[in-house]
Amino acid sequence: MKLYIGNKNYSSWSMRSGVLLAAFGIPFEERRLRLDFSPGSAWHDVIAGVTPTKRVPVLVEDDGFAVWDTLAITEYLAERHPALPVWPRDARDRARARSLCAEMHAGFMALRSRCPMNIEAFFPDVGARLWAEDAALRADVARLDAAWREALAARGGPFLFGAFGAVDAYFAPVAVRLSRFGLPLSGAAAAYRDALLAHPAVQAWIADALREQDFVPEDEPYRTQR
Ligand SMILES: N[C@@H](CCC(=O)N[C@@H](CS)C(=O)NCC(=O)O)C(=O)O
Repeated sequence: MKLYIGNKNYSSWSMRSGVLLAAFGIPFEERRLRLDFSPGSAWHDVIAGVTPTKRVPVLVEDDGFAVWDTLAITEYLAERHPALPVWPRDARDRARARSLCAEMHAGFMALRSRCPMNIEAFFPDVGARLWAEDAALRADVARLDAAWREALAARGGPFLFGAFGAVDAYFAPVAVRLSRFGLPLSGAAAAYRDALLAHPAVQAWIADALREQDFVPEDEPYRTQR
């Protein structure tokens, strides 16, 4: 099985699938593509042959069968590995975990657009300015904080439904954004952010991202160079 991903430093969607596979020890080969969408780039040569969406992540079986989109990849992995607790075992917890993944998938647009993932860069001044100016960003963070606190209180942590699962992989890039932009969280939500950042699969992803030392201008609204 191969997982096609973008730059580890920038590609938050790639991170979700990559962290999930690593956290559960599911064997896979990684194929990293530079997020360079300019005409004639290697990205176009490769990605069009793999997925009609031309987006990463894409999971490709050895016979060429491709699954694209992080939600579909998550469900496929859960079905193929029923012994692994990718989703919580309790039906209501499972439904709630899926609700949170779907909410992440479709929402939090202010956080996603204003604070793009950039693992190697820290923007506390930008974060402070955005926090003061942008009510939609504050609303996104308030919703995250409340959702996390509710799940943590119900199941006691350290992850949203106890042990690390798909929903936590979904929020790993959010933990990176919140930390890099220095956005404020309540105590329980901040502890969860830190637990996410300390998880070995997340740490391994971050270490790889720091080794990339690449600069993709389209993903850099706040820097002109490394
Ligand atoms: N909903 C998709 C989003 C995937 C996505 O937008 N990936 C970005 C990289 S993080 C991408 O491939 N962008 C390519 C493009 O916009 O052409 C998923 O969950 O996989």
